[in-house]
Amino acid sequence: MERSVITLNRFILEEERRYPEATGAFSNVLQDLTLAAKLINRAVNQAGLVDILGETDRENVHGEQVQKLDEYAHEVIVAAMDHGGHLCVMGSEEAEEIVPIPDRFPVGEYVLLFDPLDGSSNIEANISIGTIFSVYRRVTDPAVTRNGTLEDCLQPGTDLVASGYFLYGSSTILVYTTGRGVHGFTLDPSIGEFLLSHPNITFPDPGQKVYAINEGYFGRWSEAQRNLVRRLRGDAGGDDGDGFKLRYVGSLVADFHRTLLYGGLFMYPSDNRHPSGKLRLLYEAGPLAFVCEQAGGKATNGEKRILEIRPEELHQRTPLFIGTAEWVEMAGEHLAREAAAGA
Ligand code: AHM
Ligand code: MG
Repeated sequence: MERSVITLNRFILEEERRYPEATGAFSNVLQDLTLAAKLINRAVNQAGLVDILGETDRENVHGEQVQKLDEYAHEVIVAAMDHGGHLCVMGSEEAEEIVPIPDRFPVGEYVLLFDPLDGSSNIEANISIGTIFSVYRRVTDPAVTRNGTLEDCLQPGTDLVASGYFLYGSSTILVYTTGRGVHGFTLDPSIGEFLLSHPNITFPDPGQKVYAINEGYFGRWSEAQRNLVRRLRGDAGGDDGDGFKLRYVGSLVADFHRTLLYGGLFMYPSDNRHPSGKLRLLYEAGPLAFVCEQAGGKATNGEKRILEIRPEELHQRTPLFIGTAEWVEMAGEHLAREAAAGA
């Protein structure tokens, strides 16, 4: 039987034909990003070989410092993205300040924000990790400043042009949206191409009743948050929490990807050590919220839609409740009710 093989490039070209208003420049951004992801994927796959190849004390056989993989991933993405003429500025979880486009390269109309290797503390244990990215359109005037500025980076998720993630797991997958549905591509390592494997991803209906949260922080949460988890666990008996399973990888891209494919509710609330939660609005919560909503799910900070939060700082954190629309709504209603009751 003949099978239709759709590479990422073909998919992008066909989308451009269907939506002629798309400029094509964004396609180049995505293509450059996939090159970076392939390089990161290779490095991630070799992580376990470090000992065999004789690298000790963060120095390799050539006497060079062994780089942390998240720093390596940051540099690979910057190097793959800074010269194409499509971007005016970048922001990375691994860089304190915005990352400018060097003067020797042209600037373009897009802004790229990324978390180069999220969950990288898991790497030694072969647990899936990922790269998360967001693309915005430039809002500052290039006639005034050649390079994009912080203002270009501090845009709400409602203005996202595209977002997505690469998951380096048992296979490597790219999931992204440009606001016209969510599509997934799996890397075929034998040919080095991303092939369409998950067209038009939507949350399953009904989704699995799964909650994901770091329950080790139970004692640090508000009473309202504790009661929400007690309810999901079904502590009081009865039907309310019946059937919710707990799954928590501790690697956001992996936890989100499972939630997207199977359904469920992922939570990283605020706690007494993380008053605004831990996850970053611009590199983690925002891009995943866009994917989530495009797939029919919801994403809030417990009260408000993540995509409507106007960022004030590059590395701003936010609590995150994301997943199956019904469960995210249920969590929000529960927290609002308890807040009104003074819990
Ligand atoms: P990182 O950006 O330093 O890798 O931290 C983000 C990671 C997420 O992947 C994950 O959801 C979260 O931290 C887990 O945090 P915790 O260990 O507090 O549960
Ligand atoms: Mg991160």
